[in-house]
Amino acid sequence: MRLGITCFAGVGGSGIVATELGKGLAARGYDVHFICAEMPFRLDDLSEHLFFHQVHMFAYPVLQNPQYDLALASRLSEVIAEQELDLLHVHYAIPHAISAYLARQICARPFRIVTTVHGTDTRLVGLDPSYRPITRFGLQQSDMVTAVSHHLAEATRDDFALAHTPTVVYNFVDTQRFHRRALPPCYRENFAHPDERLVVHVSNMRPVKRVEDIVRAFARLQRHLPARLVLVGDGPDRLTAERLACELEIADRVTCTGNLSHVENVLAVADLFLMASEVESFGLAALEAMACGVPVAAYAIGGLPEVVEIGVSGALVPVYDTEALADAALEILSAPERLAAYRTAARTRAETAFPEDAGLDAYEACYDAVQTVTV
Ligand code: GMT
Repeated sequence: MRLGITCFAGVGGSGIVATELGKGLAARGYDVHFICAEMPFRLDDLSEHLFFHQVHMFAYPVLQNPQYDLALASRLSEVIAEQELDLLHVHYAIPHAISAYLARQICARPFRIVTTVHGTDTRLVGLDPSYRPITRFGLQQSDMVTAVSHHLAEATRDDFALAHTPTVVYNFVDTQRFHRRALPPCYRENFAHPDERLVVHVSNMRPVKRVEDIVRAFARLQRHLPARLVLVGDGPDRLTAERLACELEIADRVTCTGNLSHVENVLAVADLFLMASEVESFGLAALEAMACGVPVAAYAIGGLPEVVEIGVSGALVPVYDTEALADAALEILSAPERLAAYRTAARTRAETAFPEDAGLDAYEACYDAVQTVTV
Protein backbone atom coordinates (compact mmCIF):
# COMPACT_ATOMS: atom_id res chain seq x y z
CA MET A 1 0.00 0.00 0.00
CA ARG A 2 1.10 3.56 -0.69
CA LEU A 3 0.38 5.58 2.41
CA GLY A 4 0.59 9.28 3.28
CA ILE A 5 1.03 10.39 6.90
CA THR A 6 0.55 13.94 8.14
CA CYS A 7 1.41 14.95 11.70
CA PHE A 8 2.93 17.78 13.67
CA ALA A 9 6.67 17.46 13.60
CA GLY A 10 7.54 18.56 17.16
CA VAL A 11 8.27 16.45 20.23
CA GLY A 12 4.56 15.95 21.11
CA GLY A 13 3.16 12.46 21.51
CA SER A 14 1.02 12.57 18.36
CA GLY A 15 4.03 13.20 16.15
CA ILE A 16 5.95 10.44 17.89
CA VAL A 17 3.12 7.93 17.40
CA ALA A 18 2.72 8.91 13.73
CA THR A 19 6.46 8.62 13.12
CA GLU A 20 6.88 5.28 14.86
CA LEU A 21 3.84 4.00 12.96
CA GLY A 22 5.29 5.13 9.62
CA LYS A 23 8.69 3.60 10.37
CA GLY A 24 7.08 0.34 11.48
CA LEU A 25 4.86 0.11 8.40
CA ALA A 26 7.79 0.91 6.08
CA ALA A 27 9.62 -2.02 7.69
CA ARG A 28 6.56 -4.12 6.78
CA GLY A 29 6.88 -3.08 3.12
CA TYR A 30 4.49 -0.12 2.86
CA ASP A 31 5.67 2.95 0.94
CA VAL A 32 5.20 5.65 3.55
CA HIS A 33 5.22 9.32 2.59
CA PHE A 34 5.36 11.87 5.42
CA ILE A 35 3.84 15.18 4.33
CA CYS A 36 4.58 17.70 7.09
CA ALA A 37 5.78 21.23 7.71
CA GLU A 38 9.09 19.93 9.14
CA MET A 39 10.87 16.60 9.31
CA PRO A 40 9.21 14.81 12.28
CA PHE A 41 11.31 14.72 15.46
CA ARG A 42 11.83 10.95 15.50
CA LEU A 43 12.10 10.47 11.75
CA ASP A 44 15.86 10.28 11.96
CA ASP A 45 16.40 8.39 8.72
CA LEU A 46 14.75 7.89 5.34
CA SER A 47 14.94 4.61 3.47
CA GLU A 48 13.78 2.72 0.43
CA HIS A 49 10.21 2.83 1.76
CA LEU A 50 10.23 6.07 3.78
CA PHE A 51 9.85 9.46 2.12
CA PHE A 52 9.46 13.04 3.31
CA HIS A 53 7.67 15.87 1.48
CA GLN A 54 7.84 19.31 3.05
CA VAL A 55 4.87 21.69 3.11
CA HIS A 56 5.98 25.14 1.96
CA MET A 57 4.13 28.20 3.21
CA PHE A 58 4.08 31.51 1.44
CA ALA A 59 3.63 34.41 3.84
CA TYR A 60 2.07 37.61 2.55
CA PRO A 61 1.39 40.75 4.65
CA VAL A 62 -2.34 40.97 3.82
CA LEU A 63 -2.99 37.46 5.13
CA GLN A 64 -3.44 37.03 8.89
CA ASN A 65 -0.73 34.35 9.11
CA PRO A 66 1.08 31.94 6.81
CA GLN A 67 -1.75 29.66 5.70
CA TYR A 68 -0.49 26.28 6.92
CA ASP A 69 -3.81 24.45 6.56
CA LEU A 70 -4.26 25.57 2.96
CA ALA A 71 -0.63 25.04 1.97
CA LEU A 72 -0.90 21.55 3.47
CA ALA A 73 -4.06 20.80 1.45
CA SER A 74 -2.29 21.89 -1.74
CA ARG A 75 0.79 19.84 -0.97
CA LEU A 76 -1.27 16.79 -0.03
CA SER A 77 -3.15 16.93 -3.32
CA GLU A 78 0.13 17.13 -5.26
CA VAL A 79 1.88 14.32 -3.39
CA ILE A 80 -1.17 12.05 -3.49
CA ALA A 81 -1.42 12.46 -7.27
CA GLU A 82 2.33 12.24 -7.98
CA GLN A 83 3.01 9.31 -5.67
CA GLU A 84 -0.31 7.56 -6.39
CA LEU A 85 -1.15 7.23 -2.71
CA ASP A 86 -4.09 5.03 -1.70
CA LEU A 87 -4.66 6.29 1.79
CA LEU A 88 -3.89 9.37 3.86
CA HIS A 89 -3.58 8.95 7.62
CA VAL A 90 -3.72 12.29 9.41
CA HIS A 91 -2.95 12.79 13.09
CA TYR A 92 -5.08 15.55 14.65
CA ALA A 93 -8.62 16.36 13.57
CA ILE A 94 -7.80 20.01 13.47
CA PRO A 95 -6.43 21.18 11.14
CA HIS A 96 -5.23 18.00 9.43
CA ALA A 97 -8.58 16.30 8.79
CA ILE A 98 -9.81 19.53 7.18
CA SER A 99 -6.72 19.82 4.97
CA ALA A 100 -7.21 16.16 4.00
CA TYR A 101 -10.82 16.87 3.06
CA LEU A 102 -9.74 19.86 0.93
CA ALA A 103 -7.06 17.75 -0.75
CA ARG A 104 -9.73 15.21 -1.65
CA GLN A 105 -11.77 17.96 -3.30
CA ILE A 106 -8.75 19.13 -5.29
CA CYS A 107 -7.25 15.81 -6.29
CA ALA A 108 -8.61 13.73 -9.16
CA ARG A 109 -7.23 10.55 -7.61
CA PRO A 110 -9.54 8.87 -5.09
CA PHE A 111 -7.95 8.08 -1.71
CA ARG A 112 -9.15 7.14 1.76
CA ILE A 113 -8.76 9.33 4.82
CA VAL A 114 -8.12 7.94 8.30
CA THR A 115 -8.00 10.53 11.09
CA THR A 116 -6.49 9.73 14.48
CA VAL A 117 -7.50 12.04 17.32
CA HIS A 118 -4.94 12.44 20.08
CA GLY A 119 -6.73 14.62 22.59
CA THR A 120 -5.25 18.07 22.25
CA ASP A 121 -7.14 18.39 18.97
CA THR A 122 -10.62 17.35 20.12
CA ARG A 123 -10.48 17.95 23.89
CA LEU A 124 -8.61 21.24 24.04
CA VAL A 125 -8.56 23.12 20.71
CA GLY A 126 -11.44 21.70 18.68
CA LEU A 127 -13.97 22.26 21.46
CA ASP A 128 -13.51 26.01 21.36
CA PRO A 129 -16.63 27.51 19.73
CA SER A 130 -14.46 29.07 17.02
CA TYR A 131 -13.30 25.63 15.87
CA ARG A 132 -16.00 23.18 16.94
CA PRO A 133 -18.09 23.18 13.71
CA ILE A 134 -15.09 22.69 11.44
CA THR A 135 -13.57 20.03 13.70
CA ARG A 136 -16.84 18.10 13.64
CA PHE A 137 -16.96 18.46 9.86
CA GLY A 138 -13.40 17.10 9.53
CA LEU A 139 -14.28 14.10 11.68
CA GLN A 140 -17.45 13.42 9.69
CA GLN A 141 -15.65 13.61 6.35
CA SER A 142 -12.97 11.08 7.38
CA ASP A 143 -13.55 7.51 6.23
CA MET A 144 -12.51 6.33 9.66
CA VAL A 145 -11.71 8.08 12.93
CA THR A 146 -9.50 6.40 15.50
CA ALA A 147 -8.78 7.51 19.05
CA VAL A 148 -5.86 6.58 21.31
CA SER A 149 -8.00 5.51 24.30
CA HIS A 150 -11.58 4.57 25.15
CA HIS A 151 -11.83 7.72 27.23
CA LEU A 152 -10.95 9.87 24.21
CA ALA A 153 -13.13 7.87 21.81
CA GLU A 154 -16.22 8.32 23.98
CA ALA A 155 -15.53 11.96 24.80
CA THR A 156 -14.98 12.78 21.10
CA ARG A 157 -18.22 11.02 20.12
CA ASP A 158 -20.18 12.91 22.79
CA ASP A 159 -18.53 16.32 22.38
CA PHE A 160 -19.07 16.35 18.62
CA ALA A 161 -22.36 14.42 18.53
CA LEU A 162 -20.88 11.84 16.19
CA ALA A 163 -23.01 9.00 14.90
CA HIS A 164 -20.23 6.47 15.58
CA THR A 165 -17.71 6.05 18.37
CA PRO A 166 -14.16 6.33 16.99
CA THR A 167 -12.25 3.05 16.80
CA VAL A 168 -9.78 2.71 19.65
CA VAL A 169 -6.17 2.04 18.70
CA TYR A 170 -3.98 2.37 21.73
CA ASN A 171 -0.58 3.99 21.51
CA PHE A 172 2.31 1.57 21.50
CA VAL A 173 5.95 1.49 22.49
CA ASP A 174 9.10 0.02 21.01
CA THR A 175 10.14 -2.19 23.93
CA GLN A 176 13.55 -2.84 22.34
CA ARG A 177 14.41 0.84 22.41
CA PHE A 178 12.66 1.59 25.72
CA HIS A 179 13.94 -0.88 28.27
CA ARG A 180 15.97 -0.95 31.43
CA ARG A 181 19.59 -1.51 30.55
CA ALA A 182 22.98 -0.98 32.07
CA LEU A 183 24.43 2.45 31.36
CA PRO A 184 27.81 3.59 32.70
CA PRO A 185 27.31 4.50 36.43
CA CYS A 186 28.37 8.08 35.65
CA TYR A 187 25.18 8.48 33.64
CA ARG A 188 22.92 8.14 36.67
CA GLU A 189 25.43 10.06 38.78
CA ASN A 190 24.84 13.06 36.52
CA PHE A 191 21.46 13.34 38.18
CA ALA A 192 21.55 11.60 41.57
CA HIS A 193 23.81 9.96 44.14
CA PRO A 194 23.57 6.16 44.45
CA ASP A 195 21.61 6.43 47.72
CA GLU A 196 19.02 8.84 46.24
CA ARG A 197 15.86 7.99 44.35
CA LEU A 198 15.64 9.46 40.86
CA VAL A 199 12.26 10.93 39.89
CA VAL A 200 11.72 11.91 36.25
CA HIS A 201 9.09 14.01 34.48
CA VAL A 202 8.92 14.37 30.69
CA SER A 203 6.59 16.79 28.94
CA ASN A 204 6.28 19.78 26.67
CA MET A 205 5.56 21.88 29.79
CA ARG A 206 2.33 23.41 28.58
CA PRO A 207 -0.08 24.64 31.29
CA VAL A 208 -2.11 21.41 30.93
CA LYS A 209 0.93 19.45 32.21
CA ARG A 210 0.95 21.36 35.53
CA VAL A 211 4.72 21.21 35.98
CA GLU A 212 4.37 23.35 39.10
CA ASP A 213 2.40 20.49 40.69
CA ILE A 214 5.34 18.21 39.88
CA VAL A 215 7.72 20.54 41.71
CA ARG A 216 5.36 20.89 44.70
CA ALA A 217 4.82 17.13 44.96
CA PHE A 218 8.56 16.52 44.70
CA ALA A 219 9.26 19.14 47.38
CA ARG A 220 7.06 17.17 49.78
CA LEU A 221 8.51 13.80 48.72
CA GLN A 222 12.15 14.77 49.23
CA ARG A 223 11.41 15.82 52.81
CA HIS A 224 10.81 12.11 53.59
CA LEU A 225 13.26 10.39 51.25
CA PRO A 226 16.58 11.40 49.65
CA ALA A 227 15.64 12.06 46.04
CA ARG A 228 16.34 14.14 42.95
CA LEU A 229 14.03 15.36 40.21
CA VAL A 230 14.87 15.56 36.51
CA LEU A 231 12.56 17.63 34.33
CA VAL A 232 12.95 16.67 30.68
CA GLY A 233 11.43 18.79 27.92
CA ASP A 234 10.75 22.41 27.26
CA GLY A 235 7.73 24.67 27.01
CA PRO A 236 6.01 27.78 28.33
CA ASP A 237 5.98 26.67 31.99
CA ARG A 238 9.59 25.56 32.30
CA LEU A 239 10.81 28.85 33.77
CA THR A 240 7.91 28.98 36.23
CA ALA A 241 8.81 25.50 37.41
CA GLU A 242 12.47 26.44 37.81
CA ARG A 243 11.51 29.57 39.77
CA LEU A 244 9.21 27.55 42.01
CA ALA A 245 12.03 25.11 42.74
CA CYS A 246 14.16 28.10 43.87
CA GLU A 247 11.31 29.49 45.98
CA LEU A 248 10.82 26.11 47.68
CA GLU A 249 14.61 25.88 48.23
CA ILE A 250 15.00 22.63 46.31
CA ALA A 251 16.71 24.03 43.21
CA ASP A 252 19.85 22.04 44.04
CA ARG A 253 17.80 18.83 43.82
CA VAL A 254 16.13 19.63 40.47
CA THR A 255 17.77 19.35 37.03
CA CYS A 256 16.15 20.66 33.84
CA THR A 257 17.58 19.05 30.73
CA GLY A 258 15.45 20.58 27.97
CA ASN A 259 14.43 18.29 25.11
CA LEU A 260 16.46 15.09 24.75
CA SER A 261 16.60 13.04 21.58
CA HIS A 262 17.40 9.92 23.64
CA VAL A 263 14.95 10.20 26.51
CA GLU A 264 15.19 6.41 26.95
CA ASN A 265 18.62 6.88 28.58
CA VAL A 266 17.23 8.99 31.44
CA LEU A 267 14.24 6.67 31.80
CA ALA A 268 16.59 3.67 31.98
CA VAL A 269 18.13 5.01 35.20
CA ALA A 270 14.95 6.46 36.77
CA ASP A 271 13.03 5.09 39.76
CA LEU A 272 9.69 6.85 39.28
CA PHE A 273 7.86 8.79 36.55
CA LEU A 274 5.84 11.70 37.90
CA MET A 275 3.02 13.21 35.85
CA ALA A 276 0.53 15.90 36.94
CA SER A 277 -1.45 16.54 33.74
CA GLU A 278 -5.04 17.66 34.12
CA VAL A 279 -5.85 16.39 30.61
CA GLU A 280 -4.14 13.36 29.09
CA SER A 281 -5.90 11.23 26.54
CA PHE A 282 -3.37 8.43 26.85
CA GLY A 283 0.01 9.45 28.32
CA LEU A 284 2.61 8.14 25.88
CA ALA A 285 5.43 9.56 28.01
CA ALA A 286 4.20 7.45 30.93
CA LEU A 287 4.08 4.34 28.74
CA GLU A 288 7.65 4.91 27.54
CA ALA A 289 8.72 5.15 31.18
CA MET A 290 6.86 1.95 32.06
CA ALA A 291 8.60 0.13 29.22
CA CYS A 292 11.86 1.10 30.93
CA GLY A 293 10.61 -0.52 34.14
CA VAL A 294 9.68 2.80 35.75
CA PRO A 295 6.40 2.96 37.71
CA VAL A 296 4.15 6.00 37.29
CA ALA A 297 2.51 8.32 39.82
CA ALA A 298 -0.08 10.60 38.20
CA TYR A 299 -3.54 12.11 38.49
CA ALA A 300 -6.43 9.78 37.69
CA ILE A 301 -7.60 11.61 34.58
CA GLY A 302 -8.38 10.94 30.91
CA GLY A 303 -6.94 7.72 29.49
CA LEU A 304 -4.34 7.15 32.22
CA PRO A 305 -6.48 4.55 34.06
CA GLU A 306 -6.38 2.52 30.83
CA VAL A 307 -2.57 2.56 30.88
CA VAL A 308 -1.50 2.43 34.54
CA GLU A 309 -2.87 -0.29 36.83
CA ILE A 310 -3.38 1.27 40.25
CA GLY A 311 -1.27 -0.39 42.96
CA VAL A 312 0.45 -2.62 40.39
CA SER A 313 2.38 -0.59 37.80
CA GLY A 314 1.82 2.78 39.47
CA ALA A 315 -0.51 5.05 41.40
CA LEU A 316 -3.29 7.39 40.30
CA VAL A 317 -4.60 10.00 42.72
CA PRO A 318 -7.31 12.68 42.62
CA VAL A 319 -6.52 15.51 40.23
CA TYR A 320 -4.82 18.63 41.69
CA ASP A 321 -3.99 16.82 44.97
CA THR A 322 -0.22 17.34 45.05
CA GLU A 323 0.03 15.95 48.60
CA ALA A 324 -1.63 12.70 47.53
CA LEU A 325 0.71 12.60 44.52
CA ALA A 326 3.75 12.96 46.79
CA ASP A 327 2.43 10.36 49.23
CA ALA A 328 1.75 7.88 46.42
CA ALA A 329 5.27 8.45 45.10
CA LEU A 330 6.68 7.87 48.59
CA GLU A 331 4.70 4.67 48.95
CA ILE A 332 6.17 3.30 45.71
CA LEU A 333 9.74 4.41 46.40
CA SER A 334 10.22 3.82 50.11
CA ALA A 335 10.54 0.01 50.26
CA PRO A 336 13.07 -1.59 47.85
CA GLU A 337 11.10 -4.85 47.44
CA ARG A 338 7.90 -2.95 46.73
CA LEU A 339 9.68 -0.74 44.20
CA ALA A 340 11.14 -3.83 42.51
CA ALA A 341 7.65 -5.32 42.17
CA TYR A 342 6.29 -2.07 40.69
CA ARG A 343 9.20 -1.96 38.26
CA THR A 344 8.58 -5.49 37.00
CA ALA A 345 4.85 -4.85 36.69
CA ALA A 346 5.40 -1.61 34.76
CA ARG A 347 7.62 -3.33 32.21
CA THR A 348 5.22 -6.28 31.92
CA ARG A 349 2.27 -3.96 31.38
CA ALA A 350 4.06 -2.12 28.55
CA GLU A 351 5.19 -5.37 26.93
CA THR A 352 1.88 -7.17 27.11
CA ALA A 353 -0.73 -4.42 26.65
CA PHE A 354 1.03 -1.93 24.34
CA PRO A 355 3.63 -3.68 22.14
CA GLU A 356 4.50 -2.01 18.86
CA ASP A 357 3.42 -4.99 16.74
CA ALA A 358 -0.10 -4.85 18.18
CA GLY A 359 -0.34 -1.13 17.36
CA LEU A 360 0.85 -1.66 13.78
CA ASP A 361 -1.53 -4.63 13.33
CA ALA A 362 -4.44 -2.53 14.60
CA TYR A 363 -3.74 0.36 12.21
CA GLU A 364 -3.31 -2.09 9.32
CA ALA A 365 -6.73 -3.52 10.17
CA CYS A 366 -8.18 0.01 9.99
CA TYR A 367 -6.59 0.57 6.57
CA ASP A 368 -8.01 -2.76 5.35
CA ALA A 369 -11.44 -1.82 6.65
CA VAL A 370 -11.54 1.51 4.80
CA GLN A 371 -10.43 -0.01 1.49
CA THR A 372 -14.03 -1.14 1.04
CA VAL A 373 -15.33 2.44 1.37
CA THR A 374 -16.25 4.07 -1.94
CA VAL A 375 -14.65 7.49 -2.37
O1 GMT B 1 0.20 16.44 25.33
C1 GMT B 1 1.24 16.20 24.74
O2 GMT B 1 2.30 15.97 25.30
C2 GMT B 1 1.32 16.25 23.27
C3 GMT B 1 0.08 15.72 22.68
C4 GMT B 1 0.03 15.83 21.21
O3 GMT B 1 -1.01 16.22 20.83
O4 GMT B 1 0.99 15.57 20.49
O5 GMT B 1 -0.18 14.42 23.17
C5 GMT B 1 -1.46 13.87 23.00
O6 GMT B 1 -1.24 12.72 22.17
C6 GMT B 1 -0.41 11.72 22.77
C7 GMT B 1 -0.22 10.61 21.75
O7 GMT B 1 -1.43 10.03 21.41
C8 GMT B 1 -1.07 11.21 24.05
O8 GMT B 1 -0.25 10.24 24.65
C9 GMT B 1 -1.25 12.39 25.03
O9 GMT B 1 -1.94 11.93 26.16
C10 GMT B 1 -2.05 13.49 24.35
N1 GMT B 1 -2.09 14.70 25.19
C11 GMT B 1 -3.20 15.14 25.77
O10 GMT B 1 -4.27 14.56 25.70
C12 GMT B 1 -3.05 16.41 26.54
